[in-house]
Amino acid sequence: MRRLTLLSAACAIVLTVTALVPAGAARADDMVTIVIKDHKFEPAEVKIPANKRVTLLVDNQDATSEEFESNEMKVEKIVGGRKQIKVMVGPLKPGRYPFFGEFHEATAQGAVIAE
Ligand SMILES: [Cu+2]
Repeated sequence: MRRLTLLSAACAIVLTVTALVPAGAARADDMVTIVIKDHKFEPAEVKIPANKRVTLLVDNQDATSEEFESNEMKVEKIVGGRKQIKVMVGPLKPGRYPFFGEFHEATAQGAVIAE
């Protein structure tokens, strides 16, 4: 009897939690890191789930600042030298979304692939 009570209590908790977290909410793993090093993005192409909000963690390992920009993803944000910023993107339809570093556009080129 006691075991049954515990089990039903556990089920009730799980149901409550799942009801409180809206479907498609950003989970911890919906974060992708993009490093800036020697005015280049590493990796230059990142894959993210389509139709979801995703956090891009831009980690600038250069001493100079950069402006992370994408017209297609409608983001434009400065990241200081040796600093990190978080950029929320999406939900994006499946496709390819270029981004670039405006301060070093010749080398700082990349793309987000939503699939
Ligand atoms: Cu700009």
